[in-house]
Amino acid sequence: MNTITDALIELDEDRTLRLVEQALVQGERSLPIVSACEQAMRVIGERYQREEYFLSGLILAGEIFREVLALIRPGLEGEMEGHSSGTVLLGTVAGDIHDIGKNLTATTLRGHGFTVIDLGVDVPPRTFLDAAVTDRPDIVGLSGLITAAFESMRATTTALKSADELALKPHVILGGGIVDAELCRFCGADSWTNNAMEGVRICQGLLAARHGASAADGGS
Ligand code: B12
Repeated sequence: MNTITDALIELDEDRTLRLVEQALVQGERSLPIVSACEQAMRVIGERYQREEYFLSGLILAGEIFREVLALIRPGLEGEMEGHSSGTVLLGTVAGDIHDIGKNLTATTLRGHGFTVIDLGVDVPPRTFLDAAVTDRPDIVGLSGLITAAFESMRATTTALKSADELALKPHVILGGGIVDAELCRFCGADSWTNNAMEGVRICQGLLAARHGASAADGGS
């Protein structure tokens, strides 16, 4: 796995993809490969911040990760355990175009039986709200990786939580590398994570709580 991390950090596309293919042929599971790539992305981000890499490096890293995910996606969904049913509305908030983590989250949720409605990137609060009114999701997942996304996350959460059109307000979960408890409070969201698997567990817990509550109320 370290060699995959190193090859991606070096932005060596051919080597990264070759190593991933080899690992898959040798029977390696998909999840450790994803973790190896996530680790590389963290280092690449740090190098960008130190101005050792430029924007072109970030773009290439994003492309390589996307290609890796395309290689492993069939295996990834199969490796996931547990089953839940519920609908998650997902998107990257306005002003932000990062989508690798969001896409990985969508795959992970689907692998666990959730229905995911993916609104894409740079999604304005109004679009989230309109989709929530139409699709009545149990959960809305907001992805954001840059500081500029904070205000959009807040505006989107406020729009969802104060909408008269939504009798049952969806649970709002924030996700992304720089999301934390403080941001969650600032936005008025219900939960947060920077890990897709943890996100699934949060969504599963929520659904269980919701179904428990509606059963106690006599169902709905
Ligand atoms: C690749 C990359 C890009 C690519 C994105 C390609 C793509 N299609 O996504 C490109 C080149 C487009 C890009 C652009 C920019 N980027 Co950029 N980028 C990165 C980089 C290196 C990796 C991001 C990534 O994909 N990580 C891997 C994924 C898997 O991790 P993740 O997104 O955190 O997702 C995981 C969890 O957070 C969670 N998750 C994510 N979303 C959600 C949602 C829910 C609901 C749940 C439950 C979970 C969840 O699940 C995932 C799996 O566990 C990061 C560095 C970093 N450390 O994150 C910088 C980084 C995010 N970028 C940064 C910057 C500054 C930019 C630019 C502003 C650069 C510029 N000057 O133009 C632009 C922003 C443009 C915009 N308006 O959005 C900064 C942000 C700093 C900040 N605090 O604001 C970072 C941190 C780099 C740095 N250290 O400086 N970038």
